[in-house]
Amino acid sequence: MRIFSGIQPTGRKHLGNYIGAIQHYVAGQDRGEGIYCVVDLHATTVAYDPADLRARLYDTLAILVASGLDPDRCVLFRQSDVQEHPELAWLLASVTAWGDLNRMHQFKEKSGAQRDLVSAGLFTYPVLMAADVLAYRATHVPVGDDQRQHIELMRDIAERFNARFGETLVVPEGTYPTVGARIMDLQEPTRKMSTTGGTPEGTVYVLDDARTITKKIKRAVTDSDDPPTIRRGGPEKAGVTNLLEILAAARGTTVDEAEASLAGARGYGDLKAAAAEAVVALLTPVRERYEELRGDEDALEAILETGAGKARALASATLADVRRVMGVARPG
Ligand code: AQP
Repeated sequence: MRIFSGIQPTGRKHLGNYIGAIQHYVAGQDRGEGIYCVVDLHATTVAYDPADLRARLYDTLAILVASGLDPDRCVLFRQSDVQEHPELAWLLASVTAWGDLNRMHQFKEKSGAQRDLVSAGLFTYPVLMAADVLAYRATHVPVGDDQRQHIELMRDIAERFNARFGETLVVPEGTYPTVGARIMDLQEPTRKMSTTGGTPEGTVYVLDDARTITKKIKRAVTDSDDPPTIRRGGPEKAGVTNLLEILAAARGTTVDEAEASLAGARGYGDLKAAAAEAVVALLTPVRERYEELRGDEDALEAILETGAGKARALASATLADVRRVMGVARPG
């Protein structure tokens, strides 16, 4: 099993990123060959400050290592260090349908939020994402539920490439968490917890301290059922369902087990207290380790350099095959 996933260098990773993705990257190291990439080229598709991007990349890398990614047991690198990614994206664009890109929800949401410029890069973002994965012939891509449409597109791209040029690329499978695939905003539980689209009070950050985490979870929106029922439900119980998912994911149990553990609860306050306690226990060691790692940027760069060397060796072999079957570049 070869696992690949990418994460944006937004620096302030949130609980949704942690439960929906980062935890599964760490587990992936024991299941197969894990290849993880901080996707700085993706971050240039919306307005950004160059110095800030570099700093946030180190923040994100330090969070990944603090969470348990071990550079000796996985390939951990920066996307822009491996030039095979943008080259493969260009080549894959020739088998990508414009109409498919035009249907991407993420483009519609993010383009609407841009003030000065909707860049062509934001539109072609999913092709670069396909290149990120296909360059490594990855078999599995652990992501949150919000990435389903991008994963389906990358599978279509790989299938169309193989049909047009012969069996060259591996068609990967998306893998989605059974608990916590879509953590919702605590204040608006019908919207996903998000870096750009969420409410400040409804978003728990990996680096929030225990007091802040507890305050945000204790203020989470629930419902006015009388008597209060701590059970999963439809949109009218979105807040309680989200807290149960968070509790289960943070404890590493099923949602049924989380519900059962609160059978004797007096009200939503008990659910919130349990969820806050579990999230504090989950994130505190990550924050403490992050604080030890973040100051040493030379050490972080050394991790990226080693990772890029390993990544290039894998991606360049795929690129050589892609160039050959497409009839571009010098043969041999
Ligand atoms: N709310 C979420 N629940 C579960 N998983 C989530 N992911 C994102 N939000 C949730 C998963 O986290 C991984 C990394 O996402 P990213 O690189 O896109 O990081 P980001 O841009 O900082 O996160 P957001 O919140 O998704 O940003 P916005 O909403 O601003 O675009 C992915 O596997 C993702 O599925």
